[in-house]
Amino acid sequence: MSSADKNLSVFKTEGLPDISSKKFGILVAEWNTEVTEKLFEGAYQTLINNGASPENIERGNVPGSFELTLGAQWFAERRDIDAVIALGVVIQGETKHNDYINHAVAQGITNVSLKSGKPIIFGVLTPNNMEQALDRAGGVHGNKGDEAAITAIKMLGLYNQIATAGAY
Ligand code: RBF
Repeated sequence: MSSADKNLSVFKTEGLPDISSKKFGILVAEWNTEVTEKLFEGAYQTLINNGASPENIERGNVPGSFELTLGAQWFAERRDIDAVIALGVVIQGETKHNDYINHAVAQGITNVSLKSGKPIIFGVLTPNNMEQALDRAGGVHGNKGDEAAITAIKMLGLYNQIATAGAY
């Protein structure tokens, strides 16, 4: 398989933790919805396929990717939410606007994650064009929504391993 048509969504799924009682928030940006809806479907279905209950997955829409950070904070502030997945698509434009949005969201999500101690997964595509975006949202390069969900599950497993072992 050449790298041009390689499915990039190949990951190890052995040893994933039991997530049947875990609660997830999924944020979906409303810019480029033809892509973000596919990311959502991938993330949602991957959580379900790995044992999450539909009633434990809550969706929230944000106007654009820039708002993912605050939405993530609101989800993370809730005691019942264990992990948050933030999905957006920022297509590179003629201005540098995309850079500002991407950096702000990446930094913001890092901050929320560290402050809350919960996995907040960065599921924001930053492609050059719509074709590249679609390739990564259920196309030839897999679905980054699936990867975001697996990442959330893996981080919950790591939390079980590290954080709950110590005497807090
Ligand atoms: N939001 C996205 O999710 N993806 C984009 O590609 C995107 N491009 C934008 C380009 C410009 C020039 C502006 C002003 C906003 C853009 N946004 C985009 C919206 C942004 O994330 C946010 O919703 C707004 O800036 C309001 O805070």
